[in-house]
Amino acid sequence: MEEKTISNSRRCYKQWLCFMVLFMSFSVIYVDAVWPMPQMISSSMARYTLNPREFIFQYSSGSSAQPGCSLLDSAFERYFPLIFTDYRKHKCLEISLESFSQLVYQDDFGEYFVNETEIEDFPRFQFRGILLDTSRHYLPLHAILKTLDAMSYNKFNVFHWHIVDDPSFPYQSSTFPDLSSKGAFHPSTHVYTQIDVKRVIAHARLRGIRVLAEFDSPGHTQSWGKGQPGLLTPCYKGTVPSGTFGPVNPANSSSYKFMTHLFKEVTSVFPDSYVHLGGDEVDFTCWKSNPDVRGFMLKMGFGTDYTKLESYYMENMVNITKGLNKTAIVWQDVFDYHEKIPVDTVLHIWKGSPGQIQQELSSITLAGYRVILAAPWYINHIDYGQDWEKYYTIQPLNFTGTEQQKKLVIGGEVCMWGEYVDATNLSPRLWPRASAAGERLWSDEKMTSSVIDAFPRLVDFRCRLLRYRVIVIMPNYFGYTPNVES
Ligand code: CP6
Repeated sequence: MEEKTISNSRRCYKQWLCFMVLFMSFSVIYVDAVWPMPQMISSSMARYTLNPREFIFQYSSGSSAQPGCSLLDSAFERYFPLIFTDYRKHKCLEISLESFSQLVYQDDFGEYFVNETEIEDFPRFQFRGILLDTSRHYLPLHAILKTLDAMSYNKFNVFHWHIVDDPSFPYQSSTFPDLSSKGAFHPSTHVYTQIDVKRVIAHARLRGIRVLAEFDSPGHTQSWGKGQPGLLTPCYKGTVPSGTFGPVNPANSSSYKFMTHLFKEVTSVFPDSYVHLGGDEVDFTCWKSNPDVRGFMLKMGFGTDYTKLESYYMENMVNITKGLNKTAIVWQDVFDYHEKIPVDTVLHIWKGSPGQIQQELSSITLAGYRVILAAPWYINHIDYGQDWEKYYTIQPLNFTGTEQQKKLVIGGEVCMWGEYVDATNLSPRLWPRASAAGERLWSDEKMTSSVIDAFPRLVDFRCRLLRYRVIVIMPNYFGYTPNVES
């Protein structure tokens, strides 16, 4: 199976090479095909043979990382077989490994080469995220780990784990075990245990990826209500409860007590200094119907302005987060409602037409908040044709604002909302389409302004993703027994 796929993808690579040979000089074919494009790359015709039996990775004496750095040592281990694909035994030049691995190539006799190349590199944006939604469909651990591998090849560095939502609550909480035992699609097979979460965090860490957990509230919490009675707002039909529930009840102090305990656990399980609080798409209908909530509105002097109630709730949540020494990230709705939130809170833009997005970028950064741009990169939407181009041509800093405001755009995120996505279609929907956003967030804008120039490199990179089995031509082909009559 392994051999078959490798040869398949190599053929794909070779087809591409043949195509290129018609147009370009031999050395350029191989050495400029790095994705995402480094900030500076210059290569010469001089090429060196690499002998996998003698090849070792070494720490350069001037490097801040020195022998014994476990992160780099394990990266050396991972990259050796990715570079020398048909060579098995190995041991360990310091360089950005991902780009280096893409410079090594084989000739038709199987010999490995690298051309003399100088690379200077750093990311354009510090936050380069991918969101996976594990509530609409449960994603088995292997699908998450594989996505983390693919993220590292694309130099993404934040896994935004939208772990729970209305349909299911797969996070197995040690403080509130009922949340998943009652709120997951299945209490034992469709949950993420504490061990699973640790595995995801460790796998991500070794690949330079941070894990940003989102526990979205007060909306998108239907599944929470099953294991935590009293948390959600009972909706009313006239003067009687209708039996349905709305967002978290913002009028009960018990809601905040529960959230404090839950976030205490969550912020200790997920070590990142940021936590995502959600705060999007709150429907006020149920709050409006509930007499206790209406009474609370009067008592607080909010009148009939339910955005004030939402603000009050989110302010409390941000304060809980602050109390746990974490910084909050929230969806843009929270800014739109003019909540009094600390200026170190990060706003996450998820909606709007291109014009509205530019307006939102201007006003959020004018108010001094940092911002992450997700709206142009909803990768779960698919268009017929080469829709990677629209992800590639996004210009995140194309809005009215000062240099200071532009610096507050800390990056962007590719969102894979899960309503129609599970482990069967996740990878082919993500890759190589998300790679377009990956290069936009990593590389220099001027060096990567042409879709036409990017296309052959992306084709080449897709072949690489096939070789690495991020995307596969025939999933489970050999394990599959066709049910045919003999
Ligand atoms: N789930 C949650 C979603 C979305 C949001 N939050 C969403 C809304 C509109 C579109 C795509 C996704 N599915 N919790 C908004 C941030 Cl088009």
